[in-house]
Amino acid sequence: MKKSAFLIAPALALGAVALSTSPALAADSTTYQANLGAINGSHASGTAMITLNGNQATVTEKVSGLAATFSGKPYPHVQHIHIGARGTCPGPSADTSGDGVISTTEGAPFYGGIGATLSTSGDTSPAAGTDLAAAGMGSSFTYQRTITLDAKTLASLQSGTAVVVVHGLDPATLPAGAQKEPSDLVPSLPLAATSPALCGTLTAMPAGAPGTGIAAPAQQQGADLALIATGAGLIAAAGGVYGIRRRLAAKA
Ligand SMILES: [Cu+2]
Repeated sequence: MKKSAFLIAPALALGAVALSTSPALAADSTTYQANLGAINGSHASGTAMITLNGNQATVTEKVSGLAATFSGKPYPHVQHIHIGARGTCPGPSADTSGDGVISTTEGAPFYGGIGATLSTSGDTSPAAGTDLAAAGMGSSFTYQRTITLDAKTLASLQSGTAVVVVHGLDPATLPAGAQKEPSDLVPSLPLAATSPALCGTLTAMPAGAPGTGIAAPAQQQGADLALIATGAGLIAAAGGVYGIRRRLAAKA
């Protein structure tokens, strides 16, 4: 009986979390959200939201904690919607070269290739992917732009495999050997300049009835698992205390 009470409490808590994150939405658009997490020890963070009407995607993004300057100027952070792979962000095992840095290419099996460039002006196609002049600038910035998605990017977004990636690391944070490596994308630039710093999967926020909950992003699922594990720990601890009390009671 006591064990079932412990199992029910975390489940209720998780339900409350799911409910509280379901927004009210207009019927004719779909909203996607991503929590942007640090890659390559960037210590950066951010959020991205896309409101989709047909193939028109209004992107609203806020990032902070990125590398601030490069050669005395605001650091250009190229950023994209990556598509067509697993729709996940790479972990340390993605560093197949073993240089201590997950390059853009090494991360591709997870987040895929460039579907759209989140440029500040002009071209938003993959061709603009390394245009530093149209990149996000500096350690913190807010980005908002309505862009047209091509069919592949639209399909990837709708199937849950679109991933926002913000590039550009402070070279000083790379292992010494990797600081001397050229970029895998633009060999005239250092590896740090184009390697991923932030990553997050765009997840649809359903416009359904309250209680339908949401598909939690991977990081949230991790937190949920931690909660469940904590619950299991409490159960084990409670069982242990109960057992000790019984043994003491038997001695008395
Ligand atoms: Cu990218």
